[in-house]
Amino acid sequence: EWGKFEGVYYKDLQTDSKVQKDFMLEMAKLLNTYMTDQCQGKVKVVDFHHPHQLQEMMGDCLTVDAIPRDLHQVLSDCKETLKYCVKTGHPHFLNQLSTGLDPVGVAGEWLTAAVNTNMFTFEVGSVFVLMEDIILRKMRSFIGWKEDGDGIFTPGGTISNIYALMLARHRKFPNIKEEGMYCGQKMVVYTSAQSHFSIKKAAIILGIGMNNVCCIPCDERGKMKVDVLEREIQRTLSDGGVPLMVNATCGTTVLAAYDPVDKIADICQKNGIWLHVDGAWGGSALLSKKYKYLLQGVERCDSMTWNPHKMMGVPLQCSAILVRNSGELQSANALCADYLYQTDKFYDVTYDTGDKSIQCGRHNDVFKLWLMWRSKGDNGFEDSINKIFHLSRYLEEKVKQRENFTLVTNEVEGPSVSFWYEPPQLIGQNLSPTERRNILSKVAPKIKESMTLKGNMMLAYQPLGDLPNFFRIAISNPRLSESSLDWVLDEIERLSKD
Ligand code: ABU
Repeated sequence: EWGKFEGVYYKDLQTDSKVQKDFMLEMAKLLNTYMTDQCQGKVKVVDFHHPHQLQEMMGDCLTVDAIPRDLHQVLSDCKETLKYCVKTGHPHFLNQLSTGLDPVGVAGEWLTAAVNTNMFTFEVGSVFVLMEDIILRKMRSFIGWKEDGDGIFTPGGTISNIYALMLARHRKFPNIKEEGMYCGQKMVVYTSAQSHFSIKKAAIILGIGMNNVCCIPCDERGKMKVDVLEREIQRTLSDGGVPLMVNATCGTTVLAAYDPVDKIADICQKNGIWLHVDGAWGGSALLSKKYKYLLQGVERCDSMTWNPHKMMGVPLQCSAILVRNSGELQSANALCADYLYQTDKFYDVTYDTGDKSIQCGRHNDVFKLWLMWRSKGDNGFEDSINKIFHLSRYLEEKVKQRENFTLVTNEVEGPSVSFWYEPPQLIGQNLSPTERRNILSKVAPKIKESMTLKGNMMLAYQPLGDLPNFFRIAISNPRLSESSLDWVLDEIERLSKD
């Protein structure tokens, strides 16, 4: 298929523009076929092999050594690699919060790679720095903040959450930037028991300590109990501690529950505590007039994490930390390295945004989002979010109607549906609650193993607190159809019989 590349090497790419053009066109064709086939469901979701098997099967394809391979081999290596990749744009890939393959987003990522520049200064980030500014303003406007404010794209939701806690700490204890954690006062962070683990990671990294993350219990829907939050804050105060930040999760990782932001904001305002909203999963509901009520009160927060690489379908990765007040990111992070952020440059250096970041070099994560926004508009994104929610409500209804399927929570908020499947062979057996629970907790892992080995779909499963393992189907791919979701439920039943 790529005969003309036999005996043609890397060095030839650099000297012969026709070789480079032919090589790039072949690569584009290969990737386009890869994307189209999976989005149309023409290939398996995964061709799973255990790590040692994959190592054996790929053999020489995995080795790097002193010998250059020709471009025929390089293209074949790419084709071979794609064979074993999980097809995350496949309609039956429902394993993660980020699913689907948006062609404009992918094109944006290609352009980003071809430009290969850094975001730290305007002199090299150029037009992308302007796009970042425009998109961050746009996102802030959906939060409901007016002109002021700040933000930055980060390498994922965990890092965005770390930024939030760092800013909360900097506002209360600005000296820590220079003096370190000398203050000897216990700082406490509050978050729901079902929030993402990154809040604890942030506490570890920032020297606050994970034992000083107070996990507030949730109600049966997975929402933080605000009366307990209030009591815990009072307990910290009477123990002489400092309540530093409350994290309100909008779209928990498993149940997609939304903490009541407005009520939490009242408590934070009364006690002078930084309010962060972790909207990594559920923040995109702000784009929908129909579903933005889920984040009611969000405009009162001090910072918000929002991951367009989840519900907005932007290729990984694309996460923003958005901050209500301008100047705080800069104040917390600026070191004014004079080899990079010279103040005597000939242009407006306020566009050198890098010093407010915790990184030095920073990837351009905004272009693909900007390009998608240009091609879809606010309306296109709103339609996608509404479709995602519609599909999840459809799936919820189907799970309710089916025998042997039980929803984990009867009031689903975000677009994730969690449920147990109880195979018919279990029903009617005379089992104690503990026996039943133990058997039930083995069902989802077993069915997951079967589906992965068969390769025709991927779903997530997990326990939650005392609840035994259950399936979670998170919908973030607006190209899914109702019939593909019906097929997934049918397939769970079929697999349980094997
Ligand atoms: N950061 C949470 C990702 C979890 C998931 O995709 O399943």
